[in-house]
Parts: sequence; structure tokens; C-alpha cells
Amino acid sequence: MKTQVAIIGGGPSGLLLSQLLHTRGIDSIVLERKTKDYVLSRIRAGVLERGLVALMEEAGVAERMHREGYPHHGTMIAYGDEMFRLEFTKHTNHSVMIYGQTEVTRDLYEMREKTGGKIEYNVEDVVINDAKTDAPYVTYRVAGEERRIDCDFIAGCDGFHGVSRKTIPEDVRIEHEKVYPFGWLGVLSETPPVNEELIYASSERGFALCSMRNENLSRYYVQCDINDRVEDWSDDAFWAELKRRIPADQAANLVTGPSIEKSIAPLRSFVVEPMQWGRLFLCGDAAHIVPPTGAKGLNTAASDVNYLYNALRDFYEKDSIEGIDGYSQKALARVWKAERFSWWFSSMMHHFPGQNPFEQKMKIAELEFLRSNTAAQQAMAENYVGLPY
Ligand code: RFL
Ligand code: PHB
Repeated sequence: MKTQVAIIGGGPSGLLLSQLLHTRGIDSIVLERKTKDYVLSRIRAGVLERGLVALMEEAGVAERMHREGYPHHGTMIAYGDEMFRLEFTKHTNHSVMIYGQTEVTRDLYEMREKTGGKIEYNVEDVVINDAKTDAPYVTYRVAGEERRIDCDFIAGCDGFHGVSRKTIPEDVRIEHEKVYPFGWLGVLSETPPVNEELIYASSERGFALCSMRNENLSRYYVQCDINDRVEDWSDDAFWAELKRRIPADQAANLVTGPSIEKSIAPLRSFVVEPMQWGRLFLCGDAAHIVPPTGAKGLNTAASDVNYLYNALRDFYEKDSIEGIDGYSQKALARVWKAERFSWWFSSMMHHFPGQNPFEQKMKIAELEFLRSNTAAQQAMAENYVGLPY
């Protein structure tokens, strides 16, 4: 087979890139290791920055998002029984969209199917070949059969555990990593959200987050021990812990119910440099991971897709290689800012095992400064709604 851009990974990054390229008549093939149902069963992000919203519009897949999603103009930040609102629109003129990653992915799959997109599922043993030449190709197997795609470019959109990043030789690849000594236990439940906006809560027992998908679907998280297993947490234990970590008046309003999904995610900051090797370009979790505090993972994946999409357009439409050559530098400049924000917000909101009373006081002082200082609020709001591309 032959295509212009071979895309490895059918998560949000790969699908969005493929649909955007399609709108410009640029051909691609997406290779996905799992089935579509498996990809759609992963419960992940829930907050979309304005940049991702605009890309969804450009890709022609924004209709349901605008109909069913919820624009949020602020978020609540709590510590102990104190709580204040961080205003987005007042400080930045922008809001965020509450719309699940599952729905984003579903909309993209549907549109790819409608517009004749080529997606191969259940692919195995993907190998990237000759990425340093002008004629790269990808080999893989489906149901035991060997296949090959010749292409102009390869987009590595295959997440943190994919093959793309590891294709960059070790003497070229620099990996920066910080692993946090805790995880997030997440619960999805068919209950009305406790508050109409998200609540990020810091307490001496650890962090908690009250989020949502719609009027009758809530998503909650509590910081948990890195060694905890999902089986160790009954629904009752989860709700009891959540209530202890959010302000008492919110806890009193919390409607609980059976969990319909429960999972634990480790927290990590990770960046690989460079994000490009010859004609291979990394996008999204393949190149970087942020801790979920601040909701930057999917959104940073989208900003990579934006830079790569525009670079490929310039190549095919204007015969320019400037965007292609500058991809890694441009993408990384924004990635590091999202890493900083996520690291800062995570550090302020979580309880670190062994933290001393001084460190605890510093967190409270930082929260109180944020609560009382307009410049600090503006800086945080600008980061939360998403820095410009
Ligand atoms: P994905 O979603 O991991 O998709 C990669 C795809 O590649 C496939 N794959 C392969 N295909 C072919 N060959 C191979 N060798 C392959 N290896 C892997 C995989 O099956 C998969 O389908 O990466 P992508 O597209 O870059 O998207 C990134 C986002 O999924 C991720 O950043 C976010 O989910 C992170 N995240 C959040 N981000 C936000 O912006 N806002 C949030 O509110 C938010 N909340 C979260 C999150 C992530 C979480 N977890 C579980 C990690 C909350 C959680 C709990
Ligand atoms: C979510 O709704 O899953 C969510 C929201 C905000 C975050 C992380 C996750 O910072």
C-alpha cells in the first residue's frame, strides 16, 4: 500500500491528524493495535482547551461537542474548608469545554468512517523503516499476514507505550522524567455532579477532584498510594475518602452511587527530545506525559497535531519544508510550558509522602496568595484555558 502520511496509533492524536489532513486532501492510513471498541472504552480526559475546540471545528467534527458539551468559565479551588473560584473568561476572554475524550474519539471515528478514512485495527509488530530517508515505510502484521505501507512521512501517535519513540536511536533520544510517589483513583458514576464547575481540592489527606461528563454522569478522583490496587477500594471507601477531602458543605451535597468504572493512573512528567527523527514525527503521549492535574495531556497532544498538520500542509501545498524542519522545536517549546504548569499545579495540590510541616505551610501560602492576587489568578487562568499555539 501507498499513502502520504502513515499514522501509527488510532487514539485522539492519530485520528485528529488523519481527519485534519483529509480536509486538505492529504491521504493517510491509521494503524491501531487494538479494536475501536477497546479504544472507546478508555475513560480519560474531560476538559478541552480552546485550541482543541478550534481544531475539532476545523476537522468538521465539532457539531455534537457544541450541542452536548458544557463551556466552563471558571473552576473551584479548595483547601480544607476554604474554596474560591478561579475565573477563566474574566481573566483571559476564553473558556474551556467539558466534553469527554471518549466522545472526541467517537466523533473522530465516525467522521473518518463517513469520509472513507483508512484505519487498520488489530495491527501487530509495527516497524518503522528508513525514517532518515525520503522513502520511509512501515511494516506490520494483521491476522498473521505481513503488510507494508510506503509513505512520505510517519506520524508516531501511538501513546507512551508505543513503538515510535523507541525507533529514535538511543544516542539521539533524550528522555526527561519525574515519577510522582502517588496515583489517582478515578470513579465514574451515574450521579449528578456535586457542583456545576470542577473542584480541585487539596487536603492534608491528599488531593481530590470533582469533575463531570454531563448532568447525570460524574467523574471523581482521589490521590491514592502508588501501590494501591483498584480491588482494594470499595465504592463506599472511595466516597468516604472523597468526602473527607472536599469542603464540608460540598461533601454534604455529594450524591453517591455505584461506580460504573474505576481505575488507578500513576502520575508522571515525561518529555522526549527531539520529537522528530528524519521523517518520523512524534505526537501526544508518544512524546510526553503530564500528571493530569490541570488537564493538559490530551490538550498538549492536540497542539502537537496542530503544528504537524500545518507543517504537512506547508509541505504539500507550498512545497515548503520550513514547518517540517521546525516541528520539534516548535512543539517542544509549548510542551515544556504545559509540563511546568502541570508540575506546579500538582505540587501545590497533592500531599507528598513524608512532606514536613514547612512544606505543608508553603502549599497553603501559595494557595492563599493565588486566592488573593489577581496577577497570579490571571497567570493560572491563561495556562488552564491553554496557551496560544
Ligand atoms: P493514546 O490515547 O494513548 O493513544 C495511542 C493509541 O496508539 C495505540 N498503539 C499502537 N497502535 C499501533 N501500533 C502500536 N505499536 C501501538 N502502540 C499503541 C494505542 O492502542 C492507542 O489507541 O495517546 P494520544 O492519542 O497521544 O492521546 C493522549 C491522551 O490520551 C492523553 O494525553 C490524555 O488522556 C491524558 N489525560 C487528560 N488529558 C487532558 O487533556 N485532560 C484531562 O482531563 C485528562 N485526564 C488523562 C486524564 C489521562 C488519564 N489516564 C488514565 C492516563 C485522566 C486520566 C485518568
Ligand atoms: C476528568 O474529568 O477526567 C478530568 C478533569 C480535569 C483534570 C483531570 C481529569 O485535571
